[in-house]
Amino acid sequence: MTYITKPRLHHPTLPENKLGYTRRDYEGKVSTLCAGCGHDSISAALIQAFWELAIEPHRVAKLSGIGCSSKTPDYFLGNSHGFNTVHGRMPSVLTGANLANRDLIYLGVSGDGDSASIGLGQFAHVMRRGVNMTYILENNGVYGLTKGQFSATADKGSKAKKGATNKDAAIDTVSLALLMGATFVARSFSGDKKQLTPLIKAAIAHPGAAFIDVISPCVAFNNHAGSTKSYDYIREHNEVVNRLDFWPSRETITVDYSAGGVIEVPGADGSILKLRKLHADYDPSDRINAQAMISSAAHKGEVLTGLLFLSPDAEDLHAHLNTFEAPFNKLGEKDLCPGAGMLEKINAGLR
Ligand SMILES: Cc1ncc(C[n+]2csc(CCOP(=O)(O)OP(=O)(O)O)c2C)c(N)n1
Ligand code: SF4
Ligand SMILES: [Mg+2]
Repeated sequence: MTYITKPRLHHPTLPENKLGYTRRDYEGKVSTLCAGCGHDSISAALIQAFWELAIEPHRVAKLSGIGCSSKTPDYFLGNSHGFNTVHGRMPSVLTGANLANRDLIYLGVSGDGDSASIGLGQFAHVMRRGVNMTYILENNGVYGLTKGQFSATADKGSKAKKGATNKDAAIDTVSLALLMGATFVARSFSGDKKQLTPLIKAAIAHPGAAFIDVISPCVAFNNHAGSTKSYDYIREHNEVVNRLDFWPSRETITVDYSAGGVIEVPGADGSILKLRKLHADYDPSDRINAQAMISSAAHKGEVLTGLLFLSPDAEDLHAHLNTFEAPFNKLGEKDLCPGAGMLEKINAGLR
């Protein structure tokens, strides 16, 4: 409950990261979500990822829409910037914030209702514009907060808790992100923290639009037989295409990866991503093949998880717009006002 404050004390031997912070320093308020909700596991993976990367919390801006999923930024990174926007409008607010200050690390948190129903247009545009962010979609196939209506990601033929069958075709958000030009596309499962945490770390390091769809069961409204977003269904149909490990720049790699099937991908910032290939036919550098494999798996009722696509030549919105590097709040009057002569020239050009 929000009125219960977390005790500040912690065990003196809790491990510290390079900055001297413990995982407790990356936590937020006590969660008000239902016990067992997948969204809380995603918050735990986010805490782990930011702690392991030793990112100073004040360098992070968390933005979300409306829904149980969009409430979660209150439950992690309590010392970061945060903005709980309007339903489905997180992407445009995140884009604006990013344009005003590119020095922060942008984290968008959304739900399937927030992104695939009311916010579908915003979702598509933020991907195609290549906004530098990590966009986490906590996908449970229902509107959890408003008591379990089917969302646009619910599979056709899947059953609601009270027995109704979903007759509409599902929107597959990873396919859409690929189609829209996202340069990092992944899918994971809230019950697989080992897979999700390195994916989040790699997404944070990615210099463009990074999208992770996380299947996150809603225990209150979508965890029964007949649901294709339940813990049991995902455990039985999860087809993991690869596993990855991520090393930030200048860190010694301590694990031996001489075994076959490992792809090494150097990041622009000096980081290294190692992909252990688990699926013989899966090539995450081929957008068209990725799209075909995702569709074929969905046709068989399987859920492909892992890093599904990574573009080696990612670019972000600032590169497209040729914007000023310094954050707007650091600009003085001299930088902001071009002067009367320049204004006159601009006006003359418009006449
Ligand atoms: C403009 C507007 N329309 C409708 C609502 C009602 N509403 C609140 S949350 C929600 C759906 C949330 O679903 P999702 O994004 O999947 O989040 P979840 O609760 O499942 O995590 C809806 C329809 C609203 N708050 N604002
Ligand atoms: S209603 Fe569903 S999504 Fe919302 S907190 Fe409960 S389990 Fe999670
Ligand atoms: Mg939902």
